[in-house]
Amino acid sequence: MQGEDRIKIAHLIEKNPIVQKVISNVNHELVARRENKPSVCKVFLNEYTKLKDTDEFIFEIHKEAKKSLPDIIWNKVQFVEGISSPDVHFREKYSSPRNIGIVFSGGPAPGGHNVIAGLYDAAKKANPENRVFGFLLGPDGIVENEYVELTDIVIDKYRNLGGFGMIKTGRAKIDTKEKMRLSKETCRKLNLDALVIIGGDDSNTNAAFLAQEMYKDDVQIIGVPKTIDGDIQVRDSKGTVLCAISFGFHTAALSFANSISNLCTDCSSDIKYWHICRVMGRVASHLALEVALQTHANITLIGEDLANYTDSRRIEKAKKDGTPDYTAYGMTLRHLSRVICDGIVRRAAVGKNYGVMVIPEGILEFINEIQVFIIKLNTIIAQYNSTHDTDFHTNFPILEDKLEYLRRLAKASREEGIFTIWNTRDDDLFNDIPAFFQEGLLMERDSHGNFQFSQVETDKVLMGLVKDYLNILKEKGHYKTGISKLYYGKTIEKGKLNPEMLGPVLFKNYGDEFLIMKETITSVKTLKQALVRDNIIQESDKIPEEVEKIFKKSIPSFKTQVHFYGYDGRGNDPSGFDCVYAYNLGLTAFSLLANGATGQMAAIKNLEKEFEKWEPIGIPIAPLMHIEERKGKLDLVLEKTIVDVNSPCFKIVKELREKWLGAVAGEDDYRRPGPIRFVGKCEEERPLTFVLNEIAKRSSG
Ligand code: FBP
Repeated sequence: MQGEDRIKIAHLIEKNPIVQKVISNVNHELVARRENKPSVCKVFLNEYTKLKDTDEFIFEIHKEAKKSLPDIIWNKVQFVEGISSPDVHFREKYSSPRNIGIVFSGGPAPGGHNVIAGLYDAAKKANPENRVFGFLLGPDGIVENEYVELTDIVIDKYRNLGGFGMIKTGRAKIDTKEKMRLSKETCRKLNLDALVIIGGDDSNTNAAFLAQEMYKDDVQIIGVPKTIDGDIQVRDSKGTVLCAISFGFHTAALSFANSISNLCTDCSSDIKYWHICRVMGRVASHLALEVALQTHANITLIGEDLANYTDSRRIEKAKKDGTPDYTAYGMTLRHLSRVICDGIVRRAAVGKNYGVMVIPEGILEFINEIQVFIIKLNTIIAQYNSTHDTDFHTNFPILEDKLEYLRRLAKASREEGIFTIWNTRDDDLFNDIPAFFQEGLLMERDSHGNFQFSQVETDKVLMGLVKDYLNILKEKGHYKTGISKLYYGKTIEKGKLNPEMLGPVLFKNYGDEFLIMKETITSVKTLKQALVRDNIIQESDKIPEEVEKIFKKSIPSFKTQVHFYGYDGRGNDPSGFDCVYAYNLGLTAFSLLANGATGQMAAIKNLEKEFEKWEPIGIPIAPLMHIEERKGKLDLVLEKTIVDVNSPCFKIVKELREKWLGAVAGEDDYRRPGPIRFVGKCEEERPLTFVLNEIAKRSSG
């Protein structure tokens, strides 16, 4: 841009109010969000709240948890109750000036800012002298004493907004004595009374250990259930739901569902693609299940369902042979690819060479052979790291080096008779998988020892197998595009041929609405052979143009577009549900700490019911812990909740699978959830998975 032109543009930008409004980063939606005041649960309308311990809910406590967390293991579930006219002593205690720290831990989840806003508002209401410090960049901020003091200006800027931008987040774990010492020092320096940790299963595990460690220092630790994965759900040992879902799940699921439903619209308009949608959810398939309900995509895989699979044919055979066949339990990658192909082939048979498939990113965790690799490699890497000065990934930076190390392990087990977890069979199987997938499986684990599924192109692994098998089916003549009988008739008549005479020669189901070419007709050559054999043409004749056209139309093509839904949904501004839920979690966290609780997780009971029935509670974290393999050793961690294949909601999805596959003539059953709503009523205002489970519970009495 040259001189005068540039000046004119600069003038427009600086002086023209309409231009300024258009290019401003503060738009109407942003202002409306910031100004919106989330509804608060009835108890919070009181000036003060107290806690009521209850013995109503019982947990099965792991003996390791008893040993490691003795001071918080007997905590009880606590109801937050309103109290309007407390005595002076209570009032003084409740309102005594406090320094409170707050930190985000793990991946972002929509609603996080509202947890902070809720805590901040409650703290300032209790005593304007209360101070809230936000630790920067996750738990590292505690260890390194990096923080900002939160003020009205900061809080107001982020109300009802997505992301964790206010103080950022990180995945560090406070897992060494030194980090613990530094964290305590930070608490001491800031004179902290309480620390609120907003995080997932691993971060709440961290919260429990910190609570134990700081118990005698009188620093209270409160956890808040966050993760889009939806795998922090709490039930007591009788199955009573105490926390139906973590905040952030609803928004992320709706955001994915909105985009995926747009793909349903696209693929049924320009009917040429299968859209393959990998959706986040490190292990559990809750997000995929919710997306299935929201969109009715043609195929949705649910990891937990695959793990549950049993091959009845193999079991029967094993029974007859009198030897157990362990391979009959759980699904293999190959088998899964066959199941997917079946759906693709059946849709093609009714002319639908398109569709939408949803694959949860953690699906590999539920495939036997891959799970074995993950566990073995976790152990190998952990063992290597514990016996060497530099770590596995630094010593073996490229794939070939890592493979060479595995080869050496296999050789040692073969030739030297040394027991290693990696034998020749493992090595052979591992060498059969594509390099990008090997690389994925060998990738560095996160700080909590979790396998990083988001980094593995699961869809690519599966689609590679699917494409190979579809080619085999095509060669065998089992995979064909169905031709509409109407179209066939019109086309053949245009060539002055008799469709009724030709039909039985070409198709195996002449008379049906969609015609499938005979399996023996797989090429122009075999087409001609069929026509000659039935005396439609002579050997020396050319195949009539219209017949060849029909033949070409019967050859299917499987064209894919691959999408990954994860970070986008995680960064979405929160839905109305998550705004209100997260804000009330913040208020609950304050009630817990103002009443002296520690080692508790703020939660809202009855989340699956209408808002008026929501009940803020504190759930003891320690009793929720169990033992899990992490970095090759057994660790005490908060138990993740995976999809319950016996839940009404999963059963409903299973029942409707065939309908949503849409392998019949006519329109698909796609559903459009629409974009995320911030205010107003709609069917999608809370997770549909909840709604269905709740209705089923009510209707069964
Ligand atoms: P949290 O459990 O920490 O909330 O994170 C969940 C998640 O979004 C998963 O769905 C995903 O697998 C993972 O984080 C991605 O991690 P990263 O942000 O490190 O790529």
